[in-house]
Amino acid sequence: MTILISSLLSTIFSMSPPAAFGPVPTPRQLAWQRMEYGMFCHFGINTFHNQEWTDGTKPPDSFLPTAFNGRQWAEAAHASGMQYLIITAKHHDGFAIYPTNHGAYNVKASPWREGKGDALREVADACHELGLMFGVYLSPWDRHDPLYTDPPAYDERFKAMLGELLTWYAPVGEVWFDGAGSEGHVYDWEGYYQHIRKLAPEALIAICGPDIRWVGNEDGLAPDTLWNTHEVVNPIPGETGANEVRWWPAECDVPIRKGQWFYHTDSEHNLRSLDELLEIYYRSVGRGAALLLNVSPDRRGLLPESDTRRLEELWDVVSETFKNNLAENATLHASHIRGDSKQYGPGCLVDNNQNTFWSVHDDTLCAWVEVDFREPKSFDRLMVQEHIALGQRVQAHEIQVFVNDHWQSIAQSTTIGYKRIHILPPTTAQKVRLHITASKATPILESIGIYRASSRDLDWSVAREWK
Ligand code: FUL
Repeated sequence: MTILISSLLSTIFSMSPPAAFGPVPTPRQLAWQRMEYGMFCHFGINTFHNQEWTDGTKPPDSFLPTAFNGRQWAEAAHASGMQYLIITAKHHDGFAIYPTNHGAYNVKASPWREGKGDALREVADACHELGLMFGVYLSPWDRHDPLYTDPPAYDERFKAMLGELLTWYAPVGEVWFDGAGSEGHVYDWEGYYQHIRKLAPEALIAICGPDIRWVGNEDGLAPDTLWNTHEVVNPIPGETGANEVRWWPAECDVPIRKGQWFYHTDSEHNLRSLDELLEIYYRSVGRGAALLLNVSPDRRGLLPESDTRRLEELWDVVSETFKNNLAENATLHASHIRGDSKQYGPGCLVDNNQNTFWSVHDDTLCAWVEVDFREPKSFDRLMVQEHIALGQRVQAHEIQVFVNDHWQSIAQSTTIGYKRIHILPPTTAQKVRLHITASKATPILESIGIYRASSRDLDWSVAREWK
């Protein structure tokens, strides 16, 4: 009887979740944002000429990897915490590294595996087997194809190549359209998008496309304030009208060897240091964007050992830093709780469940949550995530700690979005508060983590100089 009454009461009084605010991610976008970190592989005819761009005249027989193993790329990505891999099917030079039936400038004309090689096949199969999302880069700009000067004819060929990629290597999770070199050329973007939607509704269209946006630089750095909602440049018929604001999350692409998307011999000195990569990680993933780190396969068709070692080092440090969430064993309190219901209580922030969240009453825009360790703890990282499935809201937040009998502010910042990681001054305290100080709508937070960084991780003094 008592159980019946209490369950009746909780049904009557159970609060509905806050309504969605503004544009929200599609399920595919949300799943993609949760991947956080991927590998970009630029491999093609340029690899064999020590050039970043070739002009479409290099002979196909110069594409000749000596020990190609696409599985090694996928395994390296998988072993170093990456969740997806994108490969250049065709770069600006027009040479396709898969056996396309359109045009003659492709692997079939190379002596590699007697013209029977297919670089995409092995990489795609290995990715699918290892559970990595597989993506393709197909350069719109083509310096080889004679049809390029006849836009409608080129559009047809381009769509035919997209068709091959999306069916032969399915499932394809991301199609990457680079804008470089295309100034003044008219493409049938709408036609490309519709074709992709039809053949591979699961594929996200990135950069010159409506699903993922370019962060705006090739340094791997997202701005400190990062909103996921933006006016889409190329709208998509039936989904987004012109000038409409849409959910459009950012991806930060950057090469692991400075200035080199393609492999160059004798360029190990350009390999970024562990500290540089950590900085990139914190300024991309740590600001709610995805990091797409380019590692270039060499002339053997393998990722260089020095680069894969560096990737492992980076992932070791990141994993060590974020291994032990001190907030999980703490007591959590909040200034407000939606409907005073446990369903929206601060415990949801540490339950490792992406579907539950801490939230407050609809008209409350400022609120705090307190993490009480019940004894002093030392930490220097704080991670927080909004429940972006219902939109992005927080405009400003602050971190305070209780030391010497009063609350002291140790960090102030703007947006949270998918994720925000703060590098804090080394602190020992029993209580930490996260204040939401401004929000466009009722704040909804999904998770919080407090950590002590690995001794190999970055120091606060480095991070405080970042913009
Ligand atoms: C740029 C290209 O021109 C580079 O070669 C590289 O592909 C990079 C990802 O995008 O715009």
